[in-house]
Amino acid sequence: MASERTLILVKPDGVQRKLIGTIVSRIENKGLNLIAMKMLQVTPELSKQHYAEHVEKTFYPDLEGFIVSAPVVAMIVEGPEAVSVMRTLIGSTNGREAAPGTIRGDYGTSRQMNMIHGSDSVESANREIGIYFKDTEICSYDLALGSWTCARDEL
Ligand code: IDP
Ligand code: MG
Repeated sequence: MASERTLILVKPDGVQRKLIGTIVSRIENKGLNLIAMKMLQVTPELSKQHYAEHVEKTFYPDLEGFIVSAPVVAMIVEGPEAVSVMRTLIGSTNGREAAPGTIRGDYGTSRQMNMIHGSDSVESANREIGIYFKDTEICSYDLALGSWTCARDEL
């Protein structure tokens, strides 16, 4: 199992609803490692870069209006299969369909205001990490309790 990095955002609705701590706790409790974190204001230009695959879709203007409407918290999360582990923890796009126990399933009912973004593949993660973070902002470190969170052959 490869260690991966994934780009996570607490979206504007998550910041406004004071869910930053809850979402960070869910990630930490799962055992994944936070290796970068900052609050920032997404601009229309940044939104178009991030959501390049959606720019031509009918919902894009609403999505851009939403993502620039308040600050976001951007994070890089690292760990074994971090991309798919985070997508499972996050749940389906539409909060009304997301399974209970997932972040979107537990805290929301919206398709657009779904609190959290997580990269959908390793390739997307690398692209998105490059959009939000400089190399000097990434702090990879050894966890003192690392050997108690995953067996050696799983890392
Ligand atoms: P994902 O965040 O689960 O990967 P995507 O399909 O990549 O979902 O869509 C990106 C974001 O765009 C969603 O998280 C949601 O905020 C918004 N979105 C997706 N589909 C719709 C839609 O049909 N109407 C409005 N907003 C949407
Ligand atoms: Mg997506």
